[in-house]
Amino acid sequence: MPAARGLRHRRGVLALDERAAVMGVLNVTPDSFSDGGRFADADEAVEAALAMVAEGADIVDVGGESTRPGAAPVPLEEELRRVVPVVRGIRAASEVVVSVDTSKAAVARAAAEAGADIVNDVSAGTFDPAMLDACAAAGVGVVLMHTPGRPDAMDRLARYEDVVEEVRAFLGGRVEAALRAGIAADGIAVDPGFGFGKDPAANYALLRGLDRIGSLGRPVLVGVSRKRMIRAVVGTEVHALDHGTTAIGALALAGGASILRVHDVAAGRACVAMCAAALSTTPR
Ligand code: HH2
Repeated sequence: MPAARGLRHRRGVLALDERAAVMGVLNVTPDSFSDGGRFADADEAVEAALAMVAEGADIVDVGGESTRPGAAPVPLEEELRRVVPVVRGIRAASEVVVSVDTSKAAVARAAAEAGADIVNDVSAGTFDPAMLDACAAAGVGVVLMHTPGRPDAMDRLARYEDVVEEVRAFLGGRVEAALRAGIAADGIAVDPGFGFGKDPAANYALLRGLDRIGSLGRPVLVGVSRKRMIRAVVGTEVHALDHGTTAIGALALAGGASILRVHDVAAGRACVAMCAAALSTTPR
């Protein structure tokens, strides 16, 4: 069996490596799926980020706009107000890789100035036509995720004949666009976008077909943490959600995923360690 692939992460670089990486989710939003409204101010959010680093996060992903199905868009000024001080605070206190979960070029630019290394765009640069150029100019890496549309429309837009091939083709096109914009090849990761305009059957087809997404030759990020596809099976209690997340994370790593985006960093770290031990080609 192949070893789980990971990434090497310097500013703007997401290169394949032997060890998978854990990305901790830091939502600085009042209305996210499972952890909205946790922080009274930027200092509290920075403390939570540092706690994730202590638990073994390789990347902290700061998001100021919920992408929950049906979520309301956040005005630019408000997103900047939520995100930039937190990115700056983490950068001042830690060398952890910081990513910013945004679809707005202006937020990407400001976050990069504040010290972010990666832009995690759930629209792969399709919501804001200036996004990929902004990332190239700032020298940050990008995570390109598949979604069939904006949160208020994505469930309505989702119609697939062959979800794995359609998502693969979309991501392949977005990798090409990122390269054309001048983003370095080793600064690009891809993500099939679990739960974004996908029903359970589509989500599980993508999980089983992850090697096809990996055949694009870029690190694959998987974000299933506490999502509807987990809730539907194990219920809504937070520990059950995190156990379900770990189970799917292990399958994703066996399928070649390089980055797990999780709320529970300690569980994500254990999942990566167990999979590295189980999937390693090195005889012991
Ligand atoms: N999922 C969410 C947000 N950002 N980014 C990537 N690359 N992949 C994902 O699967 C992904 C993502 C949604 O999850 P969450 O952050 O828990 O909720 P919300 O968007 O409501 O803040």
